[in-house]
Amino acid sequence: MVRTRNNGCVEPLAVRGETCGTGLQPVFSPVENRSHNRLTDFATDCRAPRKSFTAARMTILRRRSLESFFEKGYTPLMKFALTRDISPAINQCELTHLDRAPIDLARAREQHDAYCGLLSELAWTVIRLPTSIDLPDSVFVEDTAVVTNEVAILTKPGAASRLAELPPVLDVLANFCEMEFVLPPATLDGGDVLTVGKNVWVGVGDRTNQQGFESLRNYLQPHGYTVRSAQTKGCLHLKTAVNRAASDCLIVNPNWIDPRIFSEWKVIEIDPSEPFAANVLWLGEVTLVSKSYPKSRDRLESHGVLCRTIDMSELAKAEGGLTCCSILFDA
Ligand code: CIR
Repeated sequence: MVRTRNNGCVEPLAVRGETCGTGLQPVFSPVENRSHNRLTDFATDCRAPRKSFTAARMTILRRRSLESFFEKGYTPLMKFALTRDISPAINQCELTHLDRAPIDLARAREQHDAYCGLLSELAWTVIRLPTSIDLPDSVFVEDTAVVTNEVAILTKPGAASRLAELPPVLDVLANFCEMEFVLPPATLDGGDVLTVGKNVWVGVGDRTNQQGFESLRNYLQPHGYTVRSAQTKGCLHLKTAVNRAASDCLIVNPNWIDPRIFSEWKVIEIDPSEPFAANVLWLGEVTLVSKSYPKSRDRLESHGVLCRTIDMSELAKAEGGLTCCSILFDA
């Protein structure tokens, strides 16, 4: 259950167990959201009577109808994907392990639009934050926050150039979640945080330091999470090396992380010729896999994982993958 602030009280905003099947794509700007906070207003207005959101499933829901929908008192459980558009300065992005290769901005934007479109098709309500020329890496929004059902933590990205990405992300998330903050000297990138149920692994390395790990652990432990550090070698983030691929399994590049630390889980290894293939995006019913990694997709499918393929080859040149382009949460 994600919670929101309400005049100093904490009110439940969502009840789990139902899904929203809308193709809604609201585009919030932070300023608009602050002055006209329809979702938060709704949360305080519709405590009773609650009707099933699925009972009134809609294929296309525009903003005006969203308001009347809320006014009727439907349970506001929705699956949100917070995304951010690609900066015109993407070619000045941070790079750690790859040599710089020109990124075709128009093509990258087409691929990113397709990513947002696919999330929308799969019933995620996609929030698209605008970007600017000063924020080359802002499309990789995953690194700016860790959102759980109980609390959202604004991170402190390990690359100084990325700190300016934080304020608009805070503005949006604060409408939905109790917020906590990683404070200096701690650094933490969301890409280093893998959550599987109540288990959290934090990659400590270039971008996330020991204090960042401890800070996250301090915020999550009181909510019943087991938070452990994990050692990677040769990759940017923990989630470059391992991700959840289905409800019961992980996909791992064993050259970048020791799979034995996930001994309680079924582990599928990537095809060795596709080192970046572990960055899949598990969406519950289906798992997104990059088009560039067909052999690893075959491996997943042979284990019964239902996959959808998406081309993110331009952002891959910026060391970005599928998880890093969104922050997924229920509200
Ligand atoms: C960076 O180096 O920060 C970006 N060029 C790529 C960040 C990718 N983020 C992620 O995988 N979580």
